[in-house]
Amino acid sequence: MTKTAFVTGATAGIGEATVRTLVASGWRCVATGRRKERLDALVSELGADKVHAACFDVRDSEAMDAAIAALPAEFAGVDLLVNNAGLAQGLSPAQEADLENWQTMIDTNVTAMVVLTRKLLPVLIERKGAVIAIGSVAGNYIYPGGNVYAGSKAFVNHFTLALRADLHGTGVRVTSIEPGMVETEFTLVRTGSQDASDDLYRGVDPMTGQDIADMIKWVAELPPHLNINRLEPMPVNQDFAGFRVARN
Ligand code: NDP
Ligand code: 8X3
Repeated sequence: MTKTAFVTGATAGIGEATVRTLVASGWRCVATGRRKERLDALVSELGADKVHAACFDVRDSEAMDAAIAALPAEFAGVDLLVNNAGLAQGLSPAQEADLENWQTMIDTNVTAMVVLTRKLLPVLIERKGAVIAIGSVAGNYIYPGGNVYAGSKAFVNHFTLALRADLHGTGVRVTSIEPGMVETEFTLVRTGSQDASDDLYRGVDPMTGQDIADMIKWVAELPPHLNINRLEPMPVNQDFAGFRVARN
């Protein structure tokens, strides 16, 4: 039987690669994001029987409700929620950070993610489905300028593990994937500069959206008695050592 995935943030990067990968593996996907032309292009390329475009801003709870209510019958039985939509804005130290950027990250990465999850849990429980969230190493290790992005991703990582506890006995599987550097539009969005993005990833041999999509597919297609609690992939050239000292 064809299964259905609801993938947030499918207009770029990890989410877009996930839709292509799951569809190639026989899934149907609800693809979400704000950039309608990119969602429409995915539908044209992969087929309207395979991809349903749900164009909304995840921070708009009414638009989210409308998008869920408008799912065609064959896409409404959601078996897998991929909580992927998210962003970082800025790298300034907390004492200089822009409060609007902070609010945007909290609204998108935290509030929208929990609201959507809550709305889809009944169908996921009914279908013994799965939730896979894309948290981040930024939620596990601190780096300067990470501040609210890091905090929001610590929330994603931890909320996802907490979901696993609450869903105990329902048959719903829950996985937190917490990647390091993946070259997508992430750093362009964070800094507003393609040059800054190119500089960050130059020579690093970073992970790709496809690398993470392949992990999502692997987790999603494991036999139903297996649950991967968390995965923390990094490029070989990135590590987590970060202690610093300041001297007087
Ligand atoms: P991209 O910028 O390439 O993709 C982000 C996606 O999120 C886009 O599809 C974007 O769609 C969507 N999105 C952002 N804000 C909203 C919004 N308000 N409403 C709806 N959709 C939104 O970045 P990545 O693919 O790298 O990021 C995906 C996830 O992976 C994020 O949660 C990020 O924090 C996480 N991550 C990324 C890492 C990296 O190094 N790249 C590492 C670890 C985690 P649109 O703009 O069309 O609305
Ligand atoms: C983003 C991962 O390592 O670029 O979540 O901060 S990193």
